[in-house]
Amino acid sequence: MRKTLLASLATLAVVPALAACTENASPDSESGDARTLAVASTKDACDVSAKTAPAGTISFDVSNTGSDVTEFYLLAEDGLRIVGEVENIGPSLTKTLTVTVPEGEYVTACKPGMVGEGIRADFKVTSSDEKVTVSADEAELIEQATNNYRAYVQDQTSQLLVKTKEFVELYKAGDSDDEARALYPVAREHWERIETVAESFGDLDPKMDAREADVDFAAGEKWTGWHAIEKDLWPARAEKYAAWTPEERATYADDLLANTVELDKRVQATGTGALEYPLDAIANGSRGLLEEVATGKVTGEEEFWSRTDLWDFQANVDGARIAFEGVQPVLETKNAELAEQLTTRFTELNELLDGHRKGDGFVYYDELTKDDVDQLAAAVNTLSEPLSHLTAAVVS
Ligand SMILES: [Cu+2]
Repeated sequence: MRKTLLASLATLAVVPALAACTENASPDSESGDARTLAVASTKDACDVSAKTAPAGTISFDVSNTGSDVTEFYLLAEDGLRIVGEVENIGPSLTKTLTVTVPEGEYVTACKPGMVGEGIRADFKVTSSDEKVTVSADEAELIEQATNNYRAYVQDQTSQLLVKTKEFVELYKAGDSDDEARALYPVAREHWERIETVAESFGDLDPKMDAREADVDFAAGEKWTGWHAIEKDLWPARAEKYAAWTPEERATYADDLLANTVELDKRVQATGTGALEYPLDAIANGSRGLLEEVATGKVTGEEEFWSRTDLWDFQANVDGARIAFEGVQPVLETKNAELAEQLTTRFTELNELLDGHRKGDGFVYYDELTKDDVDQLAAAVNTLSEPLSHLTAAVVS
């Protein structure tokens, strides 16, 4: 956590639905066109009529035959960046997502009940003669960037909530600490990916993500949240640490969950309570997330007890990259050279991180050599420099 506020993200505004790229499905959409696909979203399935489509403008007619409101997403290959989405598809309704998609690997997802990571499947877009370069005007690109970023943040808090529930159950159980320790950095990824937005809630961030060193105990401040529980689960580096009683565990766990519910509620709010994501805030968020890496993760300060800093590191970098990619179509029309430079440097930093992967996760921070840390810090700096020009370039 850091105690800065991303003021423009906290601005409240009425936000229109994803009008630009959705429309009501026409009843005769089964035209045999390879770019028109049918999606059947049920309680426990997400059947897409084909696993591939030729590059170009693709339509997904999403029918909800389940009993919960559903959503449909087309995600980039990383499963994080949202290419397009339709929300609020009520039972027995059909809505269409129309998106212009270049050749590549993608992921489709239905989210019945609108929670969690959804029912996902791989999807491939093959090469075609169709022109897929962005031709939309700037206003449309900006609206799309805003809508996709909002959907991405909502997707992350919704997954954070599901995993936090699971985590606090394991932690409260008292006999599942190994499982709780394994889930800890995985659940936190969803927080770290959107950390600049989470921090914009100045009341929630200190309660949820404060490190012990940031707490003013002398002034009567209480230490709660992820890192307090982290210390209880990994007391090895603590001196004379008295483990919490089951009652204390329950208190801290319930508090973390209640704050996560509140965070998710604010992020999912619509109408007058909806968060606004102007282009400059998205671009500044990208830079802010990389600063988080430089100040807390590369130094091994964030996860002092668990040593799981590299999970946070990767999640912050993911978040920075998604925000950059969100504004990339606008940037390409204004400074294609900067767009290319940023793409390259994100790739280089990710390759370096890949070198420290172990199993589904990463090595612990104390397994890194001084050389490893220096290399990572250098790659972060190399990316920071061009990233500091992003906001000015996109709003110019
Ligand atoms: Cu943090």
